[in-house]
Amino acid sequence: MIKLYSFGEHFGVHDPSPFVLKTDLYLRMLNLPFESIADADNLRMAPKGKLPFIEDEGALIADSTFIIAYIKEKYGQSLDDHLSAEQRGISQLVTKSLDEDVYWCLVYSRWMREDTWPSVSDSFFGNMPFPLKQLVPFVARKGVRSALEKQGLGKHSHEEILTIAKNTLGSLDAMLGQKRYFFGDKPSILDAAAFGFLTQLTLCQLNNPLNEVARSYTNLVAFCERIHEEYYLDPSRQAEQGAVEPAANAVSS
Ligand SMILES: N[C@@H](CCC(=O)N[C@@H](CS)C(=O)NCC(=O)O)C(=O)O
Repeated sequence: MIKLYSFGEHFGVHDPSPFVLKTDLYLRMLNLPFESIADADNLRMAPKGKLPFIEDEGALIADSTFIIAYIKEKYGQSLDDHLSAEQRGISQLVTKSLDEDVYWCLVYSRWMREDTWPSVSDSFFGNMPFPLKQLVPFVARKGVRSALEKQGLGKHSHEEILTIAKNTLGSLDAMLGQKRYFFGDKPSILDAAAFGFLTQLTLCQLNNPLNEVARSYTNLVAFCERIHEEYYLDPSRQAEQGAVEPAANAVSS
Protein backbone atom coordinates (compact mmCIF):
# COMPACT_ATOMS: atom_id res chain seq x y z
CA MET A 1 0.00 0.00 0.00
CA ILE A 2 1.16 3.55 -0.75
CA LYS A 3 2.49 5.40 2.30
CA LEU A 4 1.93 9.17 2.39
CA TYR A 5 4.39 11.00 4.63
CA SER A 6 2.74 14.05 6.18
CA PHE A 7 2.87 16.40 9.20
CA GLY A 8 -0.45 15.48 10.84
CA GLU A 9 -3.33 17.56 12.10
CA HIS A 10 -2.82 21.16 13.23
CA PHE A 11 -5.31 24.00 13.85
CA GLY A 12 -8.21 21.59 13.23
CA VAL A 13 -7.01 20.94 9.66
CA HIS A 14 -6.10 17.42 8.52
CA ASP A 15 -2.62 18.65 7.59
CA PRO A 16 -1.13 22.18 7.84
CA SER A 17 0.75 21.77 4.54
CA PRO A 18 -1.37 22.69 1.50
CA PHE A 19 0.80 20.37 -0.59
CA VAL A 20 0.25 17.42 1.73
CA LEU A 21 -3.48 18.11 1.93
CA LYS A 22 -3.71 18.35 -1.86
CA THR A 23 -1.96 14.97 -2.24
CA ASP A 24 -4.00 13.34 0.52
CA LEU A 25 -7.27 14.50 -1.07
CA TYR A 26 -6.06 13.49 -4.52
CA LEU A 27 -5.53 9.90 -3.36
CA ARG A 28 -8.93 9.94 -1.65
CA MET A 29 -10.64 11.29 -4.76
CA LEU A 30 -9.09 8.48 -6.80
CA ASN A 31 -10.18 5.99 -4.16
CA LEU A 32 -6.63 4.64 -3.94
CA PRO A 33 -5.90 2.99 -0.58
CA PHE A 34 -3.00 4.58 1.26
CA GLU A 35 -1.51 4.77 4.71
CA SER A 36 -0.92 8.21 6.18
CA ILE A 37 2.29 8.48 8.21
CA ALA A 38 1.90 11.71 10.17
CA ASP A 39 5.02 13.01 11.91
CA ALA A 40 7.05 16.21 11.41
CA ASP A 41 10.17 14.05 11.85
CA ASN A 42 9.35 12.69 8.37
CA LEU A 43 11.22 15.77 7.13
CA ARG A 44 14.47 14.09 8.17
CA MET A 45 13.98 11.31 5.60
CA ALA A 46 12.27 13.45 2.95
CA PRO A 47 14.19 13.05 -0.34
CA LYS A 48 13.91 16.80 -1.07
CA GLY A 49 13.73 18.01 2.53
CA LYS A 50 10.02 18.81 2.20
CA LEU A 51 6.69 17.07 2.65
CA PRO A 52 4.80 15.41 1.12
CA PHE A 53 6.55 12.37 -0.24
CA ILE A 54 5.21 8.89 -0.82
CA GLU A 55 6.71 5.44 -0.59
CA ASP A 56 5.40 2.84 -2.98
CA GLU A 57 6.94 -0.62 -3.37
CA GLY A 58 10.33 0.69 -2.31
CA ALA A 59 10.25 3.84 -4.46
CA LEU A 60 10.28 7.28 -2.80
CA ILE A 61 8.57 10.06 -4.75
CA ALA A 62 8.74 13.64 -3.47
CA ASP A 63 6.69 16.73 -4.39
CA SER A 64 2.93 16.78 -4.89
CA THR A 65 3.24 17.39 -8.64
CA PHE A 66 5.56 14.44 -9.19
CA ILE A 67 3.47 12.22 -6.92
CA ILE A 68 0.40 12.93 -9.08
CA ALA A 69 2.40 12.21 -12.25
CA TYR A 70 3.72 8.97 -10.72
CA ILE A 71 0.19 7.80 -9.82
CA LYS A 72 -0.89 8.34 -13.42
CA GLU A 73 2.13 6.52 -14.79
CA LYS A 74 2.08 3.60 -12.35
CA TYR A 75 -1.66 3.10 -11.76
CA GLY A 76 -3.03 4.66 -14.94
CA GLN A 77 -5.28 6.85 -12.82
CA SER A 78 -5.83 10.58 -13.07
CA LEU A 79 -8.59 12.98 -12.11
CA ASP A 80 -8.08 15.04 -15.26
CA ASP A 81 -9.03 12.55 -17.99
CA HIS A 82 -12.38 14.28 -18.56
CA LEU A 83 -10.79 17.73 -19.05
CA SER A 84 -10.12 19.38 -22.41
CA ALA A 85 -6.58 20.52 -23.30
CA GLU A 86 -7.65 24.09 -22.56
CA GLN A 87 -9.01 23.15 -19.13
CA ARG A 88 -5.81 21.27 -18.32
CA GLY A 89 -3.81 24.33 -19.25
CA ILE A 90 -5.96 26.52 -17.00
CA SER A 91 -5.65 23.98 -14.20
CA GLN A 92 -1.86 23.94 -14.52
CA LEU A 93 -1.59 27.73 -14.40
CA VAL A 94 -4.07 28.21 -11.55
CA THR A 95 -2.27 25.52 -9.53
CA LYS A 96 0.98 27.44 -10.05
CA SER A 97 -0.74 30.59 -8.80
CA LEU A 98 -1.73 28.71 -5.63
CA ASP A 99 1.80 27.32 -5.22
CA GLU A 100 3.64 30.57 -5.82
CA ASP A 101 1.21 33.24 -4.65
CA VAL A 102 -1.33 31.96 -2.09
CA TYR A 103 1.34 29.76 -0.51
CA TRP A 104 3.53 32.71 0.47
CA CYS A 105 0.53 34.72 1.73
CA LEU A 106 -0.30 31.71 3.92
CA VAL A 107 3.27 31.44 5.18
CA TYR A 108 3.25 35.15 5.99
CA SER A 109 -0.06 34.93 7.84
CA ARG A 110 1.06 31.98 9.95
CA TRP A 111 4.63 32.91 10.72
CA MET A 112 4.75 36.71 10.72
CA ARG A 113 1.43 37.83 12.19
CA GLU A 114 1.78 38.56 15.91
CA ASP A 115 -1.94 37.89 16.47
CA THR A 116 -1.75 34.20 15.55
CA TRP A 117 1.98 33.40 15.89
CA PRO A 118 1.67 32.23 19.54
CA SER A 119 -0.97 29.64 18.51
CA VAL A 120 1.08 28.57 15.48
CA SER A 121 4.27 28.27 17.51
CA ASP A 122 2.51 26.32 20.22
CA SER A 123 0.92 23.94 17.72
CA PHE A 124 4.17 23.27 15.83
CA PHE A 125 6.70 23.35 18.66
CA GLY A 126 4.75 23.18 21.95
CA ASN A 127 5.55 19.48 22.49
CA MET A 128 9.30 20.11 22.54
CA PRO A 129 11.13 20.09 25.87
CA PHE A 130 12.40 23.36 27.36
CA PRO A 131 14.53 25.19 26.15
CA LEU A 132 13.99 23.77 22.63
CA LYS A 133 10.37 24.90 22.56
CA GLN A 134 11.60 28.50 22.82
CA LEU A 135 14.76 28.25 20.78
CA VAL A 136 13.52 26.23 17.80
CA PRO A 137 10.52 28.48 16.94
CA PHE A 138 12.74 31.56 17.25
CA VAL A 139 15.32 30.17 14.82
CA ALA A 140 12.69 28.70 12.49
CA ARG A 141 10.79 32.01 12.38
CA LYS A 142 13.97 33.85 11.51
CA GLY A 143 14.51 31.44 8.61
CA VAL A 144 10.95 31.92 7.36
CA ARG A 145 11.29 35.73 7.58
CA SER A 146 14.43 35.51 5.47
CA ALA A 147 12.73 33.19 2.94
CA LEU A 148 9.79 35.64 2.64
CA GLU A 149 12.20 38.52 2.05
CA LYS A 150 14.11 36.60 -0.60
CA GLN A 151 10.94 35.43 -2.33
CA GLY A 152 9.77 39.04 -2.37
CA LEU A 153 6.41 38.86 -0.60
CA GLY A 154 8.09 39.80 2.67
CA LYS A 155 8.95 43.20 1.17
CA HIS A 156 5.27 44.18 0.97
CA SER A 157 3.15 45.88 3.61
CA HIS A 158 0.43 43.94 5.40
CA GLU A 159 -2.26 45.68 3.30
CA GLU A 160 -0.44 44.89 0.07
CA ILE A 161 -0.19 41.22 1.02
CA LEU A 162 -3.92 41.14 1.71
CA THR A 163 -4.54 42.72 -1.70
CA ILE A 164 -2.43 40.04 -3.39
CA ALA A 165 -4.41 37.34 -1.57
CA LYS A 166 -7.74 38.98 -2.40
CA ASN A 167 -6.86 39.11 -6.11
CA THR A 168 -6.28 35.36 -6.26
CA LEU A 169 -9.13 34.38 -3.93
CA GLY A 170 -11.55 36.61 -5.87
CA SER A 171 -10.44 34.99 -9.14
CA LEU A 172 -10.95 31.50 -7.70
CA ASP A 173 -14.36 32.52 -6.40
CA ALA A 174 -15.38 33.77 -9.85
CA MET A 175 -13.99 30.66 -11.55
CA LEU A 176 -15.87 28.29 -9.28
CA GLY A 177 -19.15 30.22 -9.53
CA GLN A 178 -22.10 28.00 -8.70
CA LYS A 179 -20.40 24.80 -9.92
CA ARG A 180 -19.76 21.90 -7.54
CA TYR A 181 -16.16 21.56 -8.74
CA PHE A 182 -13.98 23.94 -10.74
CA PHE A 183 -14.70 22.19 -14.03
CA GLY A 184 -18.26 21.03 -13.39
CA ASP A 185 -19.71 18.00 -11.64
CA LYS A 186 -16.56 15.86 -11.49
CA PRO A 187 -13.47 16.56 -9.37
CA SER A 188 -10.12 17.26 -11.00
CA ILE A 189 -6.56 17.92 -9.82
CA LEU A 190 -7.41 21.60 -9.49
CA ASP A 191 -10.10 20.81 -6.90
CA ALA A 192 -7.59 18.85 -4.83
CA ALA A 193 -5.08 21.71 -5.08
CA ALA A 194 -7.65 24.42 -4.33
CA PHE A 195 -8.97 22.50 -1.32
CA GLY A 196 -5.40 21.94 -0.07
CA PHE A 197 -4.80 25.68 0.01
CA LEU A 198 -8.21 27.18 0.73
CA THR A 199 -8.92 24.92 3.70
CA GLN A 200 -5.80 26.27 5.42
CA LEU A 201 -7.43 29.70 5.35
CA THR A 202 -11.14 28.97 5.68
CA LEU A 203 -11.67 25.90 7.89
CA CYS A 204 -8.61 26.23 10.12
CA GLN A 205 -8.97 27.44 13.70
CA LEU A 206 -6.67 30.45 13.28
CA ASN A 207 -8.19 33.93 13.13
CA ASN A 208 -6.13 36.65 11.50
CA PRO A 209 -6.94 39.15 8.74
CA LEU A 210 -6.05 36.71 5.95
CA ASN A 211 -8.40 34.09 7.40
CA GLU A 212 -11.12 36.73 7.63
CA VAL A 213 -10.61 37.78 4.01
CA ALA A 214 -10.74 34.13 2.85
CA ARG A 215 -13.90 33.45 4.85
CA SER A 216 -15.62 36.40 3.22
CA TYR A 217 -15.71 34.29 0.01
CA THR A 218 -18.63 32.18 1.17
CA ASN A 219 -18.66 30.27 -2.10
CA LEU A 220 -15.09 29.07 -1.48
CA VAL A 221 -15.90 28.24 2.16
CA ALA A 222 -18.87 26.14 1.02
CA PHE A 223 -16.59 24.37 -1.51
CA CYS A 224 -14.15 23.44 1.29
CA GLU A 225 -16.95 22.34 3.61
CA ARG A 226 -18.53 20.12 0.94
CA ILE A 227 -15.25 18.38 0.19
CA HIS A 228 -14.30 18.08 3.86
CA GLU A 229 -17.63 16.47 4.63
CA GLU A 230 -17.50 14.08 1.70
CA TYR A 231 -13.88 12.98 1.90
CA TYR A 232 -12.89 13.45 5.55
CA LEU A 233 -16.05 12.94 7.60
CA ASP A 234 -17.98 10.26 5.74
CA PRO A 235 -17.15 6.99 7.59
CA SER A 236 -18.37 4.75 4.74
CA ARG A 237 -15.86 6.34 2.36
CA GLN A 238 -12.99 5.98 4.86
CA ALA A 239 -13.69 2.29 5.39
CA GLU A 240 -14.09 1.63 1.66
CA GLN A 241 -10.87 3.41 0.85
CA GLY A 242 -8.86 1.78 3.64
CA ALA A 243 -6.96 4.93 4.53
CA VAL A 244 -5.15 4.44 7.84
CA GLU A 245 -4.84 7.43 10.14
CA PRO A 246 -2.35 6.92 12.96
CA ALA A 247 -2.45 9.41 15.84
CA ALA A 248 -0.84 12.68 14.79
CA ASN A 249 2.43 13.21 16.61
CA ALA A 250 3.83 16.05 14.57
CA VAL A 251 5.67 18.81 16.37
CA SER A 252 6.61 21.17 13.58
CA SER A 253 6.36 21.96 9.88
N1 LIG B 1 6.69 21.83 -4.41
C1 LIG B 1 6.46 21.04 -3.21
C2 LIG B 1 6.35 21.97 -2.02
C3 LIG B 1 6.39 21.21 -0.69
C4 LIG B 1 6.60 22.17 0.49
O1 LIG B 1 6.94 23.34 0.32
N2 LIG B 1 6.41 21.64 1.71
C5 LIG B 1 6.63 22.42 2.91
C6 LIG B 1 5.39 22.42 3.79
S1 LIG B 1 4.09 23.34 3.09
C7 LIG B 1 7.74 21.79 3.74
O2 LIG B 1 7.87 20.60 3.80
N3 LIG B 1 8.54 22.63 4.41
C8 LIG B 1 9.52 22.16 5.34
C9 LIG B 1 10.82 22.85 5.18
O3 LIG B 1 11.03 23.56 4.17
O4 LIG B 1 11.64 22.65 6.09
C10 LIG B 1 5.21 20.17 -3.41
O5 LIG B 1 4.39 20.47 -4.30
O6 LIG B 1 5.09 19.14 -2.73
